[in-house]
Amino acid sequence: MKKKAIIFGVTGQDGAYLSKFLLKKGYIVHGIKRRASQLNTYRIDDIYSDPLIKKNNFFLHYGDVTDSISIFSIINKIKPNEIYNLAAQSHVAVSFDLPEYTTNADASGTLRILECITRINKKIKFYQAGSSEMFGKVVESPQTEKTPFYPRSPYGVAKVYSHWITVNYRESYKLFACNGILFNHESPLRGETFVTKKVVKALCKIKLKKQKKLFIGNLSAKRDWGHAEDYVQAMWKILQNNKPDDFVICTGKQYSIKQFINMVSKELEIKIKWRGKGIKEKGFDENNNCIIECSKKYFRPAEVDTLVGDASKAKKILKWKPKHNIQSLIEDMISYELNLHKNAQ
Ligand code: NAP
Ligand code: F7E
Repeated sequence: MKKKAIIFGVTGQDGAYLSKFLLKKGYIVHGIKRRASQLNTYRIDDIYSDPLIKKNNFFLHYGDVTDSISIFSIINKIKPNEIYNLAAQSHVAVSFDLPEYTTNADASGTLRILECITRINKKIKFYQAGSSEMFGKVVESPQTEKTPFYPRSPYGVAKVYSHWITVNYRESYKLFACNGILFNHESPLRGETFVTKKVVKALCKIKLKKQKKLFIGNLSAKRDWGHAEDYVQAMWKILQNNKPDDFVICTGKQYSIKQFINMVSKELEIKIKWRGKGIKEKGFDENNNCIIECSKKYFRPAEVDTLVGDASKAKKILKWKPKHNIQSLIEDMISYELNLHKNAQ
């Protein structure tokens, strides 16, 4: 019998990579998408045209993690072996503007799914998409599964609730419920308002003379960036472990936003000279045109200055080994972006 998986958040970056990964493993995948006024499935549309994937293994259903009835009906109808909860209002800056909605989706949404599992079938395995944002104002570096949380945004706080409610349902009802504590992971399919995608997109357009300037926020924040393709494999491995547990998934290397911009520029053969300090820092090209400028608009009320993880536990227990590094991530993102422009000509 083929395994059945439900993915909440199937239309997002990770949902798209995880769907393809599970289909290749022979799963029947049921993705949950929200109703939207425009088509929102562009990241997964290619699944239907992939000759290697049988059409009757991939299904989409309307649902929303803020709506208990839809969650219950879908889980009760499909009776899956595994549920991956990737659904979230996932933008940290936006969570300051939409704190109540973010809490409803990112915290209570997890509780709703867990509660449905306990009522329908306690054997359904559950993966919760936890985040390094839970470490926030870090109390130690690198961060591990034992590092205390200190979230710095409504998003981070909501994810901390989801982490602990997952642990609580595991301990209370013996659910196979697990938390992945994933550090930033990016890809060509990353949402366009996250910093890596925004930088790659803008610098490619600047290179092609289709854009003049990139407006950016805090250049000195540091992140541990991996590739989404490697991280969805870790999600699956977490649910195949012999016991339910929580795992940090990261690369163990950190770079500042400015370093990331420099690496992308180097790959695109754009020479940037930096002048000024703090919010007045600017990047100039070889012709002395200002191509990068900071804007207050992109700063957050509370910032997470530095994140870097230690994935020793996942490497040892799950034998998880990422294929990508920062250079191959950047190359993948740039090549996707340049191809888009080539095909648009
Ligand atoms: P993403 O691209 O923003 O995707 C989020 C998904 O959740 C989308 O499919 C979105 O639907 C869906 N969604 C949002 N609100 C929903 C609701 N109320 N009901 C049902 N679905 C809803 O995020 P991602 O980068 O793939 O991340 C996946 C998960 O991992 C998220 O929970 C995120 O918080 C977490 N995470 C991400 C990272 C990272 O670096 N990428 C790191 C740690 C944790 P629409 O397409 O309709 O918007
Ligand atoms: O910001 C700084 C910003 O929005 C990274 C989500 O997937 O990863 C993601 O959250 C850093 C921050 O990601 C801009 O201030 C500077 O310090 O790409 P980001 P994030 O906030 O780390 C975690 C692990 C998740 O769980 C989240 O779901 O970059 N930054 N200038 C900027 N950020 C943005 N977005 N835009 C700028 O112009």
